[in-house]
Amino acid sequence: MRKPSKLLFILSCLLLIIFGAGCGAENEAANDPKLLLGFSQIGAESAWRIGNTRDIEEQAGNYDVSLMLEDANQKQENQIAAIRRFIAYKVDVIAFSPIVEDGWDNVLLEAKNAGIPVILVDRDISTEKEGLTTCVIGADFYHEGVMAGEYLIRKADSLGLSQVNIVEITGTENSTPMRQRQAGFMDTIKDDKRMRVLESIDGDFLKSRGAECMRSLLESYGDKIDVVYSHNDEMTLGALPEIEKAGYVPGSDMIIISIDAGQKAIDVLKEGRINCVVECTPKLGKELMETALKLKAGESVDPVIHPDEQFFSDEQDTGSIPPRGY
Ligand code: GZL
Repeated sequence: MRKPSKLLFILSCLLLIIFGAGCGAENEAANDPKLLLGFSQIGAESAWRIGNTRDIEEQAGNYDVSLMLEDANQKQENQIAAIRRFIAYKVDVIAFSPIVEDGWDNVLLEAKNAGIPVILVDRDISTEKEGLTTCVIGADFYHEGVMAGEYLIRKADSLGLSQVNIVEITGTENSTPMRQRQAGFMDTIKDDKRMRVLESIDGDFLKSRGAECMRSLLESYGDKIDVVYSHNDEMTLGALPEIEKAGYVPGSDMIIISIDAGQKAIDVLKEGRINCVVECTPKLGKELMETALKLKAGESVDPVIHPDEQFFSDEQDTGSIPPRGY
């Protein structure tokens, strides 16, 4: 049998070396993503939150970012523990949606000392310390409250109301959306002598609490209630059956104002049982991935990134509102 030529043998070895190195490089690339992002999510308390998580996961795939997402099940201590795990894991960037504004200084100082940049998603924190976070990506909640207040003034004008009694079902106490949606709304109506706030009650952004709050408000004020201002759709959807059980027609006996603009609330707006829904988009994933990649590359980022947001009400042709996606 003819012996293979020396040249053929050398060529085969060269091919094996090149191919082997290629595999190694491929494996290395697979094991070394372009960015490892640790994200602590509040929980799954609303369609908004579920839509926000889904969008972040989808965008991580689109941007080829390796995502470590931890669900805190509505507990700040779980978010703090998750951030500590991200630090131990030496992720490239940490992001989280702080359930409340206070109590983050210690863990964020640990992240800063570890040289890991932090992005705030959706909600903000309150701190005296400088440089604990790089930016916040989320809605202008104050403006959402202003849009709700401006709608109510227009509605009172169109109905010729001389007295407007309001009950407010707020989101999680001390959370950014709760504080700013309340401030924007109250600042907008405060000079209108027709407006009177009967009571504000904490519904914690939960459907079940929205129902409990509405039952309590109906027992206290009954037919004195002209307006329900609810900080999110979940609480609004919990409140509506209680209003109907008490014999009132939401959307006409009581003006119903909600925030988020998820599909369920828009469907109820189309039925005329909600009068106004201010959009708060959960689709923050694209901005999060782009910002995290900029930070990893050592680029500067804007300190505040607000998404564009819409407003829906019975002043428009609600039939033309396209599917919401959350
Ligand atoms: C707003 C977000 C709020 C939503 C609620 O950006 O923080 O939390 O309005 C959610 O539905 O629970």
